Amino acid sequence: MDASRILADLGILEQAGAGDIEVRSPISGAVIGRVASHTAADVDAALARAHSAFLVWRDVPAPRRGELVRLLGERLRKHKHALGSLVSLEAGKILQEGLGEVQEMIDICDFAVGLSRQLYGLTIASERPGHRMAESWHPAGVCAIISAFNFPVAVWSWNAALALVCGDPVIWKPSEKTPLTALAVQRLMDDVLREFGDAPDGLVSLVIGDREVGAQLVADPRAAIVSATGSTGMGRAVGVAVAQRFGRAILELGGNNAGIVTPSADRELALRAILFSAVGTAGQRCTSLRRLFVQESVHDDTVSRLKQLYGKVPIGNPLEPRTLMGPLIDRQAFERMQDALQRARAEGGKVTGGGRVSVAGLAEGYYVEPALVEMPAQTDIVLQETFAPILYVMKYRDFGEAIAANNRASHGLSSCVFTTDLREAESFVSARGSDCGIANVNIGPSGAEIGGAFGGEKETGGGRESGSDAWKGYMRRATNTVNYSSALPLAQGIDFRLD
Ligand code: UN1
Repeated sequence: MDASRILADLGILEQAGAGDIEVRSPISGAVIGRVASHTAADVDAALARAHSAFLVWRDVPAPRRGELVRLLGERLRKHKHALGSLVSLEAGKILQEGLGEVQEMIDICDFAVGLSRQLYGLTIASERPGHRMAESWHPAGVCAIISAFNFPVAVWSWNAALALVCGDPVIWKPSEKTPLTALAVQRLMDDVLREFGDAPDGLVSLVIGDREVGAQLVADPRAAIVSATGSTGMGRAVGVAVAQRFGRAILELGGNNAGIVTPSADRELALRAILFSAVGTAGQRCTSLRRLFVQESVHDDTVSRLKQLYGKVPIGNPLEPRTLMGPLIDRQAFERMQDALQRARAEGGKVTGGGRVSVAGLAEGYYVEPALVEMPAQTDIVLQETFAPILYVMKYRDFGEAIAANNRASHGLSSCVFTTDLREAESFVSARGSDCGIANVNIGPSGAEIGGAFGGEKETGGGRESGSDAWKGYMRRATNTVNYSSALPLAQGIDFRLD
């Protein structure tokens, strides 16, 4: 696939031709573009423009704001193949997943358009006669979006589609590893803004750069909301900085997601689900399956079947239709994976796979075999999130023990159980079950639909994005008490008057 052709199709060939950031495709290591980073003055100007845009956009009726997002969804439909291909080229995921990522953008646009007519508040019973209480939801302000390399465009859309219908301008700082897909989306958005007609200048913008650009957005009180996706270390710094100025942070950080295979599980279904969630995206989703607890009576059989499947995974160029596993993002990711496997061995693990794979003509890409690691227990390395295709497998005896093991991780993003036993399924999703933001039955932990709220607990950061009522994170709530009587009764029956 020709990178320049795709960049030209998406209208950014020229823009991606010069600049200080060199963009390499993880597929081959080849330079596929160069982009210019923004200065502190540029970021400041983007914030100022976004803030002015807010003062206009907040008064635009929400269904009209929805029209902008509808046009974006239409545009994405037209460019799905080109943008999905660029996602593959820049992030290294297989084309099916690149296209799936753009589909996720289209889905959230559809969702947000409907939402633009459903930003409902409550009516509340007042304790006072002649009074009405209600809740109104208003735009909150500029939303800064900091996204990661592994979902270079979908995460922006979860935030942007909701923020825009909620009345909030957006400023996007993408990962330094994936600025081209961001440029492409911003270009599509610029066309959409023109088509829309009367959107205020600065409503949707992009700032490119390293962590300093992110830090500037995070520190600025004009960014009323900061939605950040990435590592727990990054989230801890962002969370503290935003809290310091009493801004609002939506954090979507790592996950050390587990699955439980019970004796009653539909084994074929479970094996397929495990393979997709542990090996898909080369283990580089925040929702990837990393820990597997298998009941001892089915453990050996499950492990040997998994090993067979692992041995058959087609690894290679993610743009070839047969490939199921593309490269890791870069050398650092490869080294981290190898370090983790080393530590797993030292902690008593038996490692199958995990080595580098050479792919003809793509010598600079970091291709690896997915690793299956049989561990005697949840040692330190198992409890650490390594962003790579490593699946630690452990035995359990009682179901309660498996739930406790699931909940031992410091992250709390996603989790799943494979069972046909109603008691096990229901206890897993109950209050004393999985402590994660996502708890699934008979599907893997990854590949969530946009209709549900997405995010997790503990070191995952607590934020929720995407479906359900996640929109409330992008608006401010006002409680209104209206007295339509001619008396002034006070709440709590307080008597306060001059004689
Ligand atoms: C991420 O890896 O940051 O549920 C997001 C999933 C995708 C999103 C992953 N819909 O796996």
